Amino acid sequence: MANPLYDTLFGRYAGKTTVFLQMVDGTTITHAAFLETAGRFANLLAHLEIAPGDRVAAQVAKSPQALALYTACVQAGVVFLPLNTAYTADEVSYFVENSGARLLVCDPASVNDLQGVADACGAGLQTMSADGGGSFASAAAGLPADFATVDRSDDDLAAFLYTSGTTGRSKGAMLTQGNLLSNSETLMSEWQFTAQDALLHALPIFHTHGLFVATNITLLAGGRLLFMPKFNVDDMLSLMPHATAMMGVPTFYTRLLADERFTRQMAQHMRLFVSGSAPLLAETHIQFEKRTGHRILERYGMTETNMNTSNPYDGERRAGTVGFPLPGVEVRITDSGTGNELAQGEIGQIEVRGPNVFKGYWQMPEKTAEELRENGFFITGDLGRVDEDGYLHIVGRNKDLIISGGYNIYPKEIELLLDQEDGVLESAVVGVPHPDFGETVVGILVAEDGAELDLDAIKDRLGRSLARFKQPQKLVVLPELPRNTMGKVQKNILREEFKDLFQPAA
Ligand code: MCA
Ligand code: AMP
Repeated sequence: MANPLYDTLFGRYAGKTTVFLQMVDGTTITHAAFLETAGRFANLLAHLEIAPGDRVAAQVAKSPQALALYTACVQAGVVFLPLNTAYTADEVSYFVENSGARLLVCDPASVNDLQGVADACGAGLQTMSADGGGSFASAAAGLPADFATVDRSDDDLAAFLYTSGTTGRSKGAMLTQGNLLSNSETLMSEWQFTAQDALLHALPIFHTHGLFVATNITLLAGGRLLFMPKFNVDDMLSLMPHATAMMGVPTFYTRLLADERFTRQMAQHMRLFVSGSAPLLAETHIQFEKRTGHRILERYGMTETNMNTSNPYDGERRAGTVGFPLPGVEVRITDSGTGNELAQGEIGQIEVRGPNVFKGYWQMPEKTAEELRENGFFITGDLGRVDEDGYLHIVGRNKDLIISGGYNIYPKEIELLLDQEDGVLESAVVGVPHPDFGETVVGILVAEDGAELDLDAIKDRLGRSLARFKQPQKLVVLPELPRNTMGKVQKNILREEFKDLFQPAA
């Protein structure tokens, strides 16, 4: 027996003094040192009686130790559940309870808020600070670095990533070792990663893009990560001369382009820029090529499926498209009413099938059945068409979703909270164009007869329940919501009405 994910990504580097992580200040961590930390963490998980298959939730700042916690979970056969650091205690509480996590690791500053959450769910609580310190690392410090890797198979779970739903309830997407490994192997080869690569890593490590795509591919190839605690243009520019590749959401690219220090010279010895998680404007693609001479490689993925399609490494990278299905991944376009496959060129819902597709939503068989067909095709909720040359174009969404700076926001979750406010008759939440984040959130409220709404007080209360990035940047009161003859709120009309709210004046 073996542990395919651990053995392939991590185990083979035991004792190797090659550099794995290079920090902003130039300090480095070797593969061997990183694995020793992870081994101590795995021993601590065992000591805390976290068994294979148990879930460990982590809401911690990005650090080498946070990455080692993920590695320790893989080595110990434990399911890793990373959480956005912006989530409030209310939000974290749902994830811990729903997943049945046995342990929650959080920032020391959150203990007051989260101790009760952990207690209520019967989970243990440990801390990890932004510098990697805290109770977890202290308790692990005296433990051995050697850990007997727990046997797992491709079909065993490696991670849960929560993704919100159109009903407002987040669903735990169950990702197997095989899902993660097969996708990393495919992408490493498609994007030609080697041990010579140094990847600019500014993405958070609580989502697929930063944790699995960026980290796993680099590990597999034996390259190094230029590891930034978070995105900022100054650090990107200071590290870029040491890098060969970068992965980012479109906001990274627009922010770089907005800075005059980002020049062709700066990007000279980079070989690859990858964008995903949200639509990259064709305009950004064009401006980027003009400035740097590089064509951004855009690809398309989801939490439930990892990466599905990619523009070619060699060959034309076509702006406004997400390229071709990855090897081993099938993409089909179907009619959302009948589910029948449509003719080439027609617009319909995008479905995908392959070893990358998740196992289902944790303890939600009905939700799983709604989106994952018995024949293995996953209904993505995105709308698209395949052009005459085989490139996939994403033309819209069949799901009510806003993507802001690469973070997904489900309007229903916000509408449910707004509707509970005193004096609010009903609400609608829409995404409108935003120059920095691509889209941002606007909340539209209708007051009950005679009620005066205090929008500042409503905003304050939302702030207690919702992560900052989900909070409406603007609340607007309308006499009524536009509806079609079936009584359904016409969000397209609202999006049109408010589309210029955040656009710079012409
Ligand atoms: C921060 N803020 C945001 C966002 N991020 N508001 C809306 N949308 C956001 N994405 C808020 C902050 O709380 C702050 O609020 C204000 O905006 C300004 O903060 P700022 O410092 O400018 O923002 P930042 O910290 O620089 O963050 C922007 C960011 C970050 C770098 C674009 O959001 C980011 O790293 N995004 C990447 C997300 C990602 O990895 N997505 C991949 C998901 P205030 O000032 O009012 O307090 S995986 C996925 O989608 C699939 C699988 C795929 O295909 O990859
Ligand atoms: P998530 O649930 O965070 O994994 O987000 C997945 C969603 O992000 C997809 O269903 C798409 O709507 C969107 N997405 C990811 N990559 C792209 C892309 N390159 N272009 C447009 N949308 C994208």
